[in-house]
Amino acid sequence: MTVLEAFGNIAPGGAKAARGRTETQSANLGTETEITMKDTVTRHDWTLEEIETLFALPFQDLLFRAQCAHREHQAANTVQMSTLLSVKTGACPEDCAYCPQSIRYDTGIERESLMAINDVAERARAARDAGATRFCMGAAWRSPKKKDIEVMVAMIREVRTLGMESCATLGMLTREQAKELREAGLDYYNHNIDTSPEFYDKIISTREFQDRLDTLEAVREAGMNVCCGGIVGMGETLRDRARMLQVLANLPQQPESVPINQLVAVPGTPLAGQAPLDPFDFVRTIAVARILMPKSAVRLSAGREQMSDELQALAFFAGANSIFYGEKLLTTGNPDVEHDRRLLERLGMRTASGAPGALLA
Ligand code: SAM
Ligand code: DTB
Ligand code: SF4
Repeated sequence: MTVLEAFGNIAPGGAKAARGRTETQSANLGTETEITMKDTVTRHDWTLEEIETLFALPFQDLLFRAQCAHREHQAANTVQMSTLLSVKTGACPEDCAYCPQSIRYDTGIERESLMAINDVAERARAARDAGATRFCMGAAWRSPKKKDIEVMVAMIREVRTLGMESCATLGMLTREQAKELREAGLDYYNHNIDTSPEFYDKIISTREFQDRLDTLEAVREAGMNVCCGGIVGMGETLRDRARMLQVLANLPQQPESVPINQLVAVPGTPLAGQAPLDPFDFVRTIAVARILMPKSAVRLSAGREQMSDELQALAFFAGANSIFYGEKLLTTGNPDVEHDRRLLERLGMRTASGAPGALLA
């Protein structure tokens, strides 16, 4: 019996169905196995009910299932490492309730104009020398202006010259802008849907959920890899989490990279007082993302500084295989590199030398 066949009793139809099964039904491995096998290929027709059923599985069953999907589609014990740099910080006109960079909230962030190209190149080189394979440049813009794109193009070229994969997160893009970035050699564009379409307007009022989807479409059309995920722990329901993952999994092409951020509750933002998420619910979200998007890299993103080593190990077991590496995210902290290296070593994990999805300029 293969490891997948061991799932004979956890076919779609779910935990409740599995628990209510008679012995004869459970013994019907032929049919069950067939359903389970079908379930492990990439699908774009996930129903909300199916996803909620996954969330409702006993924790161990969910993790076992996620680990099997992981073993089938991903390199085991391997982590891809991206380093972030905020190339333009603060004074963002948007009102994202989680974000310390919005001009509307008093978070003590100093506004900084767009960095010099040489300084960015230097930071990228340091990240590469420390072991990162991808360099991700973030800017606190609603959307970039023409002159911003010109500078970003130069930065992307520098990163590519260093032999690193390039990623940028600059806000909403037009089709033309996406094309220009792609032509400069941009491998990935990060643009998160952040939460479910239903919860979206509780978090952001200055743009619509559809605006995010439009940018994602422009990025795809330009031929770039998509990095798209969201945040958990903002007060959303379990159904919202399921819906967010449903939208991601059912995109015409699943994102190559799926960052799952745990809210960093920054003082001064409207979500500053948000109660922390149950860590097991965080791990469940990673596991469901892994099952739904078996071929994507699932990134254990913001919030790692607040997580124990044991929780991170559990998240890796649930299918996370990418991290942000380096002492800072954009404006908030991240574990120091020595700690991360030691953690990976303690877990017998190795670093990926570049994701297979990277594009050639
Ligand atoms: N301005 C661009 C945009 O919104 O797409 C790019 C930068 S923005 C900071 C990138 C992503 O970081 C957000 O979409 C959100 O998912 C994540 N993020 C921002 N602040 C966060 C926080 N306090 N906790 C967790 N994730 C956060
Ligand atoms: C993503 O999903 N998370 C990163 C990256 N994409 C750009 C950003 C996390 C930001 C956390 C808050 C901060 O440091 O400002
Ligand atoms: Fe601006 Fe992006 Fe922060 Fe929203 S998440 S306030 S768009 S920097």
